[in-house]
Amino acid sequence: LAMGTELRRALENEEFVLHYQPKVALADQCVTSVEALVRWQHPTRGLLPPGVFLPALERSGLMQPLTRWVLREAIRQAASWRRAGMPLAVAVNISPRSLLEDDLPARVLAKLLAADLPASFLELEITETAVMTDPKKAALVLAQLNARGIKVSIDDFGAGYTSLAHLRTLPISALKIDRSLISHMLERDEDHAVTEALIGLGHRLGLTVIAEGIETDEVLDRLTQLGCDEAQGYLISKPVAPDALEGWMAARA
Ligand code: G
Ligand code: G
Ligand code: NA
Ligand code: MN
Repeated sequence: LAMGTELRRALENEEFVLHYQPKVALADQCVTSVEALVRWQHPTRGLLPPGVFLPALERSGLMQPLTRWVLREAIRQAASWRRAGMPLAVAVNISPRSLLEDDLPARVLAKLLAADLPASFLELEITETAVMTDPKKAALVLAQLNARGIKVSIDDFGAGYTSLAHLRTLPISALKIDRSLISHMLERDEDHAVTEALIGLGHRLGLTVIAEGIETDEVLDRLTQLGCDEAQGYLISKPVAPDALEGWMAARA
């Protein structure tokens, strides 16, 4: 069976699930939000990570329906946690093409209203690619999201080529430093220097700086010394199913 056909069927059958990975504030270890990461609960192959199916899904023109499902499910989950006394903002990854769709802000707002969830409980993570593909359009969409109170982070920062001149003018709230820089920052002087510079740059621009891919206490300590605001990585928690996240939160409380 061609992957595209199988993915189309998977969307119809709602075979996708979201796992959640917490981000914590380095100052007090409090959870600031959780990132939703999609997986495919395949009928015979088990739980598949996004690297296995996202490229085929994009090629098959199915990113738009997947993004809609992810937004709806993440909003439903955040509203459910909030009602259960676990108020937690959820961050959703938005592909470049999805960001550049005209009706994204309106659709997101409609979903928030339908779920009775305040906009502050939803964050979007976009990549540098989206901003650089069509800077004018991206700026317009970001302004509309900002006006509705939805925070946007630039994901995988430091791995691409975002124009700093553009970044300065965009209404974004956070920079996520790419895991490729963080994972080697204690062994590679260059990675350490770039990470340090990005934290300074982010702060000069008034942004929250989040480091991803933290796997050791040593890296966590160094990032704290460098004044980084938030951390995400296997050291804190791997991405986990909703019930496991609830258990993890309860164990920390
Ligand atoms: O979960 P994992 O670390 O394997 O994710 C791998 C990649 O898949 C990451 O780049 C992540 O941003 C991307 N990804 C995960 N979930 C989603 C999603 O819901 N939508 C989009 N567009 N990308 C996602
Ligand atoms: O591109 P994006 O930043 O959305 O990718 C997130 C991906 O990074 C997910 O697939 C997640 O599983 C993975 N990830 C999160 N934390 C760590 C970590 O500490 N180490 C490694 N190797 N991968 C991580
Ligand atoms: Na992300
Ligand atoms: Mn990232």
